Amino acid sequence: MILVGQYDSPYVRRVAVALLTLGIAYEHDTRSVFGEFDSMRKTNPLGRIPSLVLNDGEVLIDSAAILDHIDETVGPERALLPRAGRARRQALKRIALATGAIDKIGSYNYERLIRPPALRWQSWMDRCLTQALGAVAALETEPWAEAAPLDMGAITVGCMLDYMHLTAPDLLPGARYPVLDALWRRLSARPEFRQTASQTYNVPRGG
Ligand SMILES: N[C@@H](CCC(=O)N[C@@H](CS)C(=O)NCC(=O)O)C(=O)O
Repeated sequence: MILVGQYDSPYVRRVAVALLTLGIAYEHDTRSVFGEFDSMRKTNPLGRIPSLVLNDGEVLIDSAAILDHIDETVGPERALLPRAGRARRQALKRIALATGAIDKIGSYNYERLIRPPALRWQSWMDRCLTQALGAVAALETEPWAEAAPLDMGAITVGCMLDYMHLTAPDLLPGARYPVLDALWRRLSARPEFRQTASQTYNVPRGG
């Protein structure tokens, strides 16, 4: 199977970390969603990443749908989203907060980096930040057991934290978020995160 999309995308990254955590081999297609937009649209009509091309050629789009398929493939005992009850509700809540924050930080980043300066809309950027940082503050109050197995909630929050550190590190002072800072350091040291770390944020710059 082929995972399409670069690792500076936290959505691509959470799929990659899940595949590595489960020991599922994959090839990596590193086409740029911005630089190779027309080619990307042939893989996913939305022109977005990630996509997962299965061995029979079927293309899955959207990280949630891809992760759902991966969990189904490995079966309930190994699935990364807990099967039921409180653990499942907790993971789903963490995923909702982290993916919501990623979307809002993403909008903030696109606005301040891609959009030409004269067209930037400050009150929209402020609103995005308020929403993202509200989710981050809620995640800071979650109980993160050190010995807990790596599930999809922790993986997604880890990818969100790394995305923020990569693209807007000023938003995440460790002293303000000590719980998340400890979680980020723990997760970043894991081989699945190290193997998929990105040093650069590859979006076009609007000036
Ligand atoms: N809900 C989607 C979100 C995917 C997404 O936002 N991908 C971004 C990269 S992080 C993208 O493709 N951006 C390019 C664009 O939307 O034009 C998922 O979970 O896969």
